[in-house]
Amino acid sequence: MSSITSTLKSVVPGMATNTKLDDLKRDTVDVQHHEPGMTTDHGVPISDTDNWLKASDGVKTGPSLLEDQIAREKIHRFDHERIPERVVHARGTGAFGEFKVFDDSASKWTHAKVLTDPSRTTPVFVRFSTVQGPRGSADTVRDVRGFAVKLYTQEGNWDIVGNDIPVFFIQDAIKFPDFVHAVKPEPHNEVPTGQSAHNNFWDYFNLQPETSHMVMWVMSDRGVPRSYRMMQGFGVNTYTLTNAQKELFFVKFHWIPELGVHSFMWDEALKLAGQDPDFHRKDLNEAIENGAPPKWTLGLQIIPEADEDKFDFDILDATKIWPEDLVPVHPVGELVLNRTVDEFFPQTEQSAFCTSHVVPGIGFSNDPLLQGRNFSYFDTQITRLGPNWEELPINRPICPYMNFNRDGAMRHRITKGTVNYWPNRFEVVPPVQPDNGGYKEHPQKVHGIKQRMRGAKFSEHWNQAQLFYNSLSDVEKMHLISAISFELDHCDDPTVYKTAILRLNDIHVDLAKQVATNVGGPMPDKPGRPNHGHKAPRLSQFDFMPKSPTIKSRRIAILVADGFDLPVVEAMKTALSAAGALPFVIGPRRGEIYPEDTTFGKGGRIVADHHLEGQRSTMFDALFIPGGAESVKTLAGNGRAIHWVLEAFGHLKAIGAVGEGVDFLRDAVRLPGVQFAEPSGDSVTVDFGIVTAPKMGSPASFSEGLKIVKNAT
Ligand code: HDD
Repeated sequence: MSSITSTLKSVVPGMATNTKLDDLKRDTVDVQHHEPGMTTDHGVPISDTDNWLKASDGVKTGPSLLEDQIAREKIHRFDHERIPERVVHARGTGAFGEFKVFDDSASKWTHAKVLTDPSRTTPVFVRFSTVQGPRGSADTVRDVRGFAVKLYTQEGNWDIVGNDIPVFFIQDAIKFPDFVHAVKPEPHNEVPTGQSAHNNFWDYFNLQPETSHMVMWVMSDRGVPRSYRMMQGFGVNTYTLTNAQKELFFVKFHWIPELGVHSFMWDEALKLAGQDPDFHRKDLNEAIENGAPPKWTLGLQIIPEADEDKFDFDILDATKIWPEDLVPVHPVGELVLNRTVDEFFPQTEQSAFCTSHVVPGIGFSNDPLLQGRNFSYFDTQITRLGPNWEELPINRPICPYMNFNRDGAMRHRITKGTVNYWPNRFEVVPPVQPDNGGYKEHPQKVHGIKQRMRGAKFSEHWNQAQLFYNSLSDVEKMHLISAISFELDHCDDPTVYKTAILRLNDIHVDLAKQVATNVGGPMPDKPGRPNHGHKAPRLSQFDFMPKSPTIKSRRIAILVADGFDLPVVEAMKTALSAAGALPFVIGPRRGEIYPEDTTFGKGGRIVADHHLEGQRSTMFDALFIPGGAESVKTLAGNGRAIHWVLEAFGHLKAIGAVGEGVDFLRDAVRLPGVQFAEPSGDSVTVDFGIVTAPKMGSPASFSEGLKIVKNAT
């Protein structure tokens, strides 16, 4: 065996050709089965972790003794548990999964094996995040969502560090500190947390028109995703692909969710931020643990090198999309997240991504934002995790790796041998020739002289902000207007909100007028800039309805009180579970709730999962109210129960009822303007989110009618 291989073999375990997820289960200690029981970090078994060593006569105690090395270790470790949080994207959650390409169709653009070898299963780790808030902030705030994917490929780790929005606020990375300072809590009072609704953010928007397009996306329903599982992901920046014929292509990466794109109503998101700050985190884990692993299709947008200048925008400008009617998205593979993390800190918190982590066949364009990002990520990881952060299990490649990088704090790896440089007399660890897989940069052309400037086409900032706004449905436009009205209502500096109206008027005069009506400010009488009126596909969320709509993993609340109709509830729970939904029984108390005894005789019962004050309608996708005269009478007398239904109705959720449950909706809740469609036969209709089934009807057919209308939001 050559000295090189022996060197590699000695330091890196052999690697299966088809690395599966389990290969990532590293350094995991299972608390349940640790022998001999509790020890210090240096392995000494501990007999008592409840009492500090003291001087004592057995009755009175004297001082606690500094001698107690066990107590001191425990306190020292506790004092140093916190590491610097991420300077942005501090709040996040992650899961493991796998990526597989469908076929080798991408080989016309790249020789990257992770994108062209369908026999491979590549393990991945994905971390979703918000941007503005600190590590302990809420999930459901209005914000961009990070969508960072680490693919542990056999040629090294490839990180696609993306967001749920395809563009970005700025064009040149040098502006990132300014932008982040503007959106983060203000320097004089550290307000607000997890919000962009403040003077500085909107002042920056007013003064930097390049933010226009991205701000439209963040203020749209995209800013309040229902779930990490129901949002798109984008690499955003323009990368490059090189094929085996050494041809270069520009590429943008897309993650398209199997479940479609769904959002909260803003009122829902606001309430959930307080009622359940971990909603998205729990939603992701609950879906994986209940057999509904989220899936995305990886899509590639491709522009051949020769076509770089064929567009009226610069394809290297990160504030611009490549409209899909001009540059189609080619589906090439599937990502599935099917394993929750074992422990949050060592895995999710210590995970670290770099846009500069690409594998052979994938490279960088001259996108100025990407160029700057490539510098920043490695730098920030050193601050957060130290220079050897890539040795941490979550960040370590699963393929053989070896070089002459040495030492630095927390170095784990032991490298045997007498040389730590190249070239060396033993010729060990030589560079890998490109023909043998060594990374080779494409000989891309560069232009001009050293100067501080941006590309000529970078100076246009409104066409695509208008394109996005024009492409929204009316209901989405309505939500965007109320979102900006909420934001500017939190700006108390008239310069800020009045100037913002003028900026919005550069996008659409109706938008500006309606916001001005809500927040005050100059009422425009004509557009600030003509709106071109164009639209593009795949910008409205309605363009992302799932191919096969499903209620799988959706959370359905069944409201009951004593005297409910047990057969209907049992049938409904069975039908919902069979469809993969998650039914939860909600009652006036958590615990046994007793049915009406006329239909089932004494002894029937059901155990409520939660009580009406403990959980709220915002935590569920749909409600169902069964019959049972006594139950409905109790609910009708319970203000919280009525509020549950009214709130769900206001959030456009599917509300189902049978038997006396229909009377409850009609007579007690008195939902405004709702006509109860008398269902014909077994079919049911969904009207304004209200679903009625035949009295004492067949719940099975009813549950099929339980379609989620949240897409109407
Ligand atoms: Fe960034 C983290 C995504 C622009 C510098 N960024 C970070 C994360 C995501 C993104 C998802 C969290 C990764 C994780 O979960 O650990 N960032 C983006 C996208 C951008 C973007 C899609 C625009 C296309 N970022 C951007 C710029 C810079 C940075 C222009 C600097 C010039 N980003 C960072 C960072 C972070 C980071 C400061 C903070 C924590 C970290 O890197 O690991 O380096």
